[in-house]
Amino acid sequence: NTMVIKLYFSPPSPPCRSVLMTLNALGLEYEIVEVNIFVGAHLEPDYLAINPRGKVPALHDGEYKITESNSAAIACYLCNKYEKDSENRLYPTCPQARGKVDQLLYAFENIYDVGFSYMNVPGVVFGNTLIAHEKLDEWKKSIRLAETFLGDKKFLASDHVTLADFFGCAIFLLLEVGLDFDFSEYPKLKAWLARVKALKYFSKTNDEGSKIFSKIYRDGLAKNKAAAEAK
Ligand SMILES: N[C@@H](CCC(=O)N[C@@H](CS)C(=O)NCC(=O)O)C(=O)O
Repeated sequence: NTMVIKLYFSPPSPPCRSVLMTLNALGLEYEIVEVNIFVGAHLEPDYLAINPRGKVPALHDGEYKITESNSAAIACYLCNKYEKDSENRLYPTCPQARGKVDQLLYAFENIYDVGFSYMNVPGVVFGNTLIAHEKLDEWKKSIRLAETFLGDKKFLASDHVTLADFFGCAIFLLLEVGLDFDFSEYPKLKAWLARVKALKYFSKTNDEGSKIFSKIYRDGLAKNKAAAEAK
């Protein structure tokens, strides 16, 4: 079958999971091609031919090939091509509603980066450094910004779920599973996260990756702490 959807994927990768959540929410059939970023498979010539940037995910829809996930290009493509018309689209077609979703997707790209640098994910997992505590204030500012975007709505863009929630939730999930970050100072945000986690395709999409991420991040922290103390 030449029209098969193939997702080049690594389970712990948040952008991979946001795209997978889109596939699952749309109820599409797909094939997962696992790319082991821990052994550098994403930098091998075979994969660079698929994504010259050497990042996961990438998606093939038959002959059509697309990359870029945080900026949600892949997920937007999937909705543009496959999402049925309804009032509650993940990626609305009405310009005003779509504009809000796009705004949030771009804003959360930056919020993601702030949280990711606070956690110092590459330094902890692949290097010998620890959490970047000096970035905590900036991260807290980003959490408050996220709460402002959310306001009193059930989901980020409106009272129904959209792509903004799939991408927006990623960094908060990472903070929770990686270091039990406590969001109780941010009750609206916490309630929103609980609503996202209650979506029926959430566990299927995230449980395995969250477990793997939690382990590699915590192992890295423990190893790097022990090495720092031994100095
Ligand atoms: N906006 C990026 C985000 C993807 C991304 O950063 N993926 C990470 C995994 S979470 C990755 O592939 N890292 C491997 C590397 O940078 O060497 C894209 O989709 O191109």
